[in-house]
Amino acid sequence: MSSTPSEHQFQARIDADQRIEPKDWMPEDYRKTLIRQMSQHAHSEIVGMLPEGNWITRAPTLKRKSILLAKVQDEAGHGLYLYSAAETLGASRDDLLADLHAGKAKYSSIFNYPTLSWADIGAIGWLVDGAAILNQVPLCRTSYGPYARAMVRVCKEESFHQRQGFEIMQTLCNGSAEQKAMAQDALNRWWWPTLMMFGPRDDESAHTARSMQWRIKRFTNDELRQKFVDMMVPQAEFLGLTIPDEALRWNEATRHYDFGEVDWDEFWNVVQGRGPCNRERLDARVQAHEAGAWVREAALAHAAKRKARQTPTEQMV
Ligand code: FAQ
Repeated sequence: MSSTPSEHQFQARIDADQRIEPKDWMPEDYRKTLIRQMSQHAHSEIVGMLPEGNWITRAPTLKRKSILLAKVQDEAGHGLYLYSAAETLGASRDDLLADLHAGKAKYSSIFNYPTLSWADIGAIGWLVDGAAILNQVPLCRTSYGPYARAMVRVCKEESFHQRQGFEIMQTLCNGSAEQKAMAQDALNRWWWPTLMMFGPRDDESAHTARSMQWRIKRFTNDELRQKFVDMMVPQAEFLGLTIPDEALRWNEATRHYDFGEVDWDEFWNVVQGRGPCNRERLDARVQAHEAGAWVREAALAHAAKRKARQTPTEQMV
């Protein structure tokens, strides 16, 4: 496909690892791809508060409760940085949220699974945040400046989240036989859905090739999935837990772990809205948005009042 001089110049900047900033020229598809990915990412952070939020009232100790509260609050903050970053590309936050609430926008499949026991909170921190970090650390070098900068702070907070999840799992594994069984049960239920977080196989991924060319993505879905498996096997061994995959074994030739095939029918069902908790998550999200309408109105009225009190020069700043 031939490219225009502007597209050629744009690609040369990307190839030279220069950041693209909001006012720079960019191909329309680059802008659309970023809005798609960043808004899906923002929605994931926001919907991602729900499975863990279920356990705030049932956390086993006051200390665990305050840690979980802080973590869930961090996820809200991540969503807000990402919506703000998407706004720098001309997207409207109201439109993005309307698409989420109408069931038109995607968010990570992982948040459509239920949190059945306290061990699931450990498994989410350990596995889900572990996967999120692997995916997001390379995004600190993504080609679009505002997205890359938002990711730096997000990653710092995610590594704390992963440590707290691992620590919950470690405590359960060092506890009674019943507690260890809870940890194993959580790993059994969360392992495969976590592998799905990395997206479809490279040969089925609609966007990877383009996003790699534009350096929005720095690694493909399969590359990151493999890194994740390689990272988690020794951690599971350390905990004394068994990863639920009979095909999992060290491959001396590739120096990576071989692992079984993800159930892609299950993946697409969940992505298309037919997972165990899709309906429940969307209903909870819409309800929270409607219940928060008065807060948004009050904040807007307060901002308008402040602005009316400012001098014309202050209003320009
Ligand atoms: N779930 O061609 P690709 C977190 C969709 S944050 C649902 O491979 P792409 C923090 C994909 O959107 C977790 N949909 O797409 C936390 C596309 O749909 P479209 C979220 C999925 O964009 C922790 C279609 O399939 N992280 O966990 C999924 O190149 C704990 C074709 O796929 C991010 O969003 C999926 N798993 O690669 C919070 C990171 N996978 O738009 C609370 C940024 C794929 O054509 C507690 N995003 N799809 O209709 C990315 O890195 C990429 O967007 C991928 C997908 C890798 C997710």
